[in-house]
Amino acid sequence: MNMCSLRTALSIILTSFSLPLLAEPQLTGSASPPTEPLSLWYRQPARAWTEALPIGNGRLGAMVFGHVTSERIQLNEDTLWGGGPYDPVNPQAKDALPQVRQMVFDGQYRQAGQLINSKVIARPSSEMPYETAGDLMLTFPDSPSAENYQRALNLDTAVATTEYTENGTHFTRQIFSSPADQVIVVRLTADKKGAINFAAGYQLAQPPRGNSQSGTVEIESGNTLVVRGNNYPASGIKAVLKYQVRARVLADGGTITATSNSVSVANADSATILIAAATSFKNFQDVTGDPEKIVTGQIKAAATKSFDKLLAAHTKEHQRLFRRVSLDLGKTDAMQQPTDERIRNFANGNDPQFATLYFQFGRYLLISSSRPGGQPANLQGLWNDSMSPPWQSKYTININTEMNYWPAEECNLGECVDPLIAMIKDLSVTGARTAQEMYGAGGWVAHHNTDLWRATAPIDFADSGMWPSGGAWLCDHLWDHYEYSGDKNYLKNVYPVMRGAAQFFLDTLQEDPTNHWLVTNPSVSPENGHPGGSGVAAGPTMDLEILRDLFANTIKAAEILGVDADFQKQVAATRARLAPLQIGSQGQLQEWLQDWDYAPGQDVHHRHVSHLYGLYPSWQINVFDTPKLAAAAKYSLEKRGDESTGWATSWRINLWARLHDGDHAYKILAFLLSPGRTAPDMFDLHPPFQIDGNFGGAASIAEMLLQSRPLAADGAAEKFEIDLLPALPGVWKTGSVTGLQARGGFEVSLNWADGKLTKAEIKSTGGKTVTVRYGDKTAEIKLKSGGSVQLNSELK
Ligand code: FUC
Repeated sequence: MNMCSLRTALSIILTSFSLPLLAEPQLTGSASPPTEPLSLWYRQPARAWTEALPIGNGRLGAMVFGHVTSERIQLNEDTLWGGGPYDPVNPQAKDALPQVRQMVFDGQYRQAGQLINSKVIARPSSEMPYETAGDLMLTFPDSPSAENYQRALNLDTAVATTEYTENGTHFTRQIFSSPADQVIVVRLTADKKGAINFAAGYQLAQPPRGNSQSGTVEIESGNTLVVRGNNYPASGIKAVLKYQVRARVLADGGTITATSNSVSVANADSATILIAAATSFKNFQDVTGDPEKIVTGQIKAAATKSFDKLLAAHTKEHQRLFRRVSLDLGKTDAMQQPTDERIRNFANGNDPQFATLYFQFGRYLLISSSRPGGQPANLQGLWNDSMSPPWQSKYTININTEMNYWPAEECNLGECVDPLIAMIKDLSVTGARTAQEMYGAGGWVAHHNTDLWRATAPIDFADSGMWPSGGAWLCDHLWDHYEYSGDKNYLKNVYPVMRGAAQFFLDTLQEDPTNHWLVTNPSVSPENGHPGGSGVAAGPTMDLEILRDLFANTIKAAEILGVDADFQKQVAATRARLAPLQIGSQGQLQEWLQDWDYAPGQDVHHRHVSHLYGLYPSWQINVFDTPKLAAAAKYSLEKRGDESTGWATSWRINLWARLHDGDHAYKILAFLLSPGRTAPDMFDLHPPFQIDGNFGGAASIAEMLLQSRPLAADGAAEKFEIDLLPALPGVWKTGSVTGLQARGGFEVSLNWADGKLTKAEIKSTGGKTVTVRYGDKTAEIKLKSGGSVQLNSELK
């Protein structure tokens, strides 16, 4: 070590920690790409947060910036949200609703909206925000220049690395969030002995406006940073959560010293930092957890293991899920470019492996943000550096949360749905209270958003919040999980939740006075307005589509379980009276009961394509059984246009895949994978960052290669069709995929060349018969449980 860096190292050790403002060195040389092709990588550190790289174990997440002299590791714990348990139901709602309904049926939409805003919308009218846990800061000796700088995120190992050479010494930092040991591990090494020098300190999150700083940073045992704090109140809801972050610094060789708020390492051969974080949250109604006990236990256990052992356990658990699916869409020299350049160049059309990377990044993000026992992926998955994030980074359930889980089953990540299933069960409890107090109804209801506390009342304002079908849509995921797994014990466990969701609508559907159809009222077509001067309406198409699925699936579940015969009849009779899908004057699928779609002043390019739910994710509308409706949906989709916000763009790709137009789907995918919709770290941009587009985009790539659908939409027959390469774009001429899942309990692997199927392998876990389709050809395949079959392009 030269004198200058030694002096800096000493001054780091001797001064108390404060936010470092060290200049970053000049970067010279150009590092070559990492050897693992499923990597994101860069030749410069992250300047903006959306350039930093995400790691996570489903619960504990970090964004890694990769700065040479002052590294920022921004931390998240998935139960650190604002507020505490609360019931936001507006007590005036029940009395106001009959009048609201009458106004809607009388065409007084604006007045209905006003009455909803004053008497029905929740108190408070906003839900609680997801919060950041602050930043672990590592300060390194000042240095004028660093050579061959590279930072990368290896999706296959789920390890982020930063590497550079300084004065002839090569430094490497590795960081991962271990699902096996429940800690984040930072490893600092160099190719020379005694070269590791740094100080670790903590930057508490800025308090939200109007609050003073909560939280303290202390040192324990001379080597451990301990951060204790509380969450913050929001919208008048008291803050009741305690949290704790612990970071223990361990060094091989050298010395460790501490000030009152930082720990420094001097002249070590290598160092390891173990980071744990927890809150007092136990569940949405119990906040009596002991974060100190949790994090001390996690750190103690991890500290008994070597770094190599921690890394091996982490990698093994990550790869158990990640390696289930492989995808090859072709490889070109474009792969040699850093990720930010590939995003800028993807539209040129010569980088098919970048679509593979995007697909696998979506799977990586789901594995990293949604594991059993944790919270579901929120609007930003697990990653948020703000105390007032966009839309509170909560769960918007009029599309966004559902989209987060679109790739899960098909992309062989069924376990990752567990946190969502657990949340839906919670919502069936809080939603029963909302159904009773607000509507005087049985069952349960959730409107267009929820949060850590499982709030279910309508929020924001009438045009967005007055939508009763959020819980019903989520129930699709309960059913999907059964269709993919065939697990009857699981079905038995979730059936009461589906039944409760259906019950709410049996109790609240209204008869439309013109056609005597059954419709929701009040509702909205998320979040589109209509010419009545408001978004409030009766029976928007999406509601009826969602209810048709909910009712059919609930009946099928009851039939399979052999329960509730009378209830099944009642649900079937109600289903038969729901308003039908209608084709409007221009040949479009109508978004509302009335033909309002193209009235003057309508936003024909609206981001939501709610009425097209029937085409995707549902199978109610499809090119095989309902060609007229599919043509009407196609007309609507064309009029809506291809380019929209991140998630809305992803939805459009899936819809074109269902229409079997792979080239159109690909054209929109190219827009999604461009700088306007993909940040340098590949996070989806609404803008701003919102993770749903990543998940919807990954799902769409799978949907172009494989689709599977129930053949008997209205019965418990449990017959399925698997469609091979239904929307293969011309650009992906030759490729292969392994491990995709299909409804009915099938695993599918495919090879194709020159745009044609060359080999399909289908394995069965459930021993069901299935129809396999490739283009116009179909074949009935009978497989025993555990059996498999190989087919050629003739399906022979
Ligand atoms: C819905 C969308 C917005 C945004 C928000 C989180 O309300 O309409 O575009 O994605 O959710």
